[in-house]
Amino acid sequence: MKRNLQVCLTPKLFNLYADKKSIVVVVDVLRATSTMCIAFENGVDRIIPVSKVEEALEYRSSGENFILAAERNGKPVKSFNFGNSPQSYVNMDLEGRTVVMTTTNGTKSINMAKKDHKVVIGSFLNLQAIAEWLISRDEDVIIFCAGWKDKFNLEDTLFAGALSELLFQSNSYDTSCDAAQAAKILWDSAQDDLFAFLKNSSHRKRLSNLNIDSDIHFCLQMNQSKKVPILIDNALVIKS
Ligand code: 3SL
Repeated sequence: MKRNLQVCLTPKLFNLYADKKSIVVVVDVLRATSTMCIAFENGVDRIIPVSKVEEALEYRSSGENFILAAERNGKPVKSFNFGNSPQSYVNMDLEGRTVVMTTTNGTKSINMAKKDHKVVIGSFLNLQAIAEWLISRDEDVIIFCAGWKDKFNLEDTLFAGALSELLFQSNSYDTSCDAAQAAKILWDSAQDDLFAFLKNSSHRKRLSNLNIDSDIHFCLQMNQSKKVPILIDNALVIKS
């Protein structure tokens, strides 16, 4: 029997898709889940995603040498080691380190999904890897777009379309989910030039105002990582 594939376009809709059995792929292309993928690529051992800035700060007083990363409304939060730029993790000596991370939408979505589901992290940077990992398991899948403050966004939906395409090509998945079909149609029309397609997108405009266009280019690269971050005991890790 084929596995079921669904796409949830915003956190506001998640309770309509939650079925307590599917694997949930959380995606926040710009930039949280891309940043997580690249942090692991640069030696990070664990990422603890927390929903609130205050929760992240509690880790500081614990005595352990955590890296604290926080972003709100696209901007780094004062007094944290990192904001949410994937490029800040590149060429850093992060071997074995644990990052405690909170972001506006990405970490919130992870924490929503983890209550009843196995959670893995997707981005264009690990697209092929996550597709192969899912195909190797006989489980239903929900691709959960983190969006922006509970609203739909284009970039996460494009990723949902790209991943859906790879899963359908495997012949192991079926869907009666219109959001999955819409995401695929959007991906078909955008895939030749994602950056141009996102020209008028709300988050590209938001990030452009912060002068971080290079982060957008960075996050739209395909298959730079073969790692699949999976949430185990409240921390994202890479299982071999
Ligand atoms: O909302 C999030 O989780 C972030 O990825 C948003 S931003 O790209 O850092 O602005």
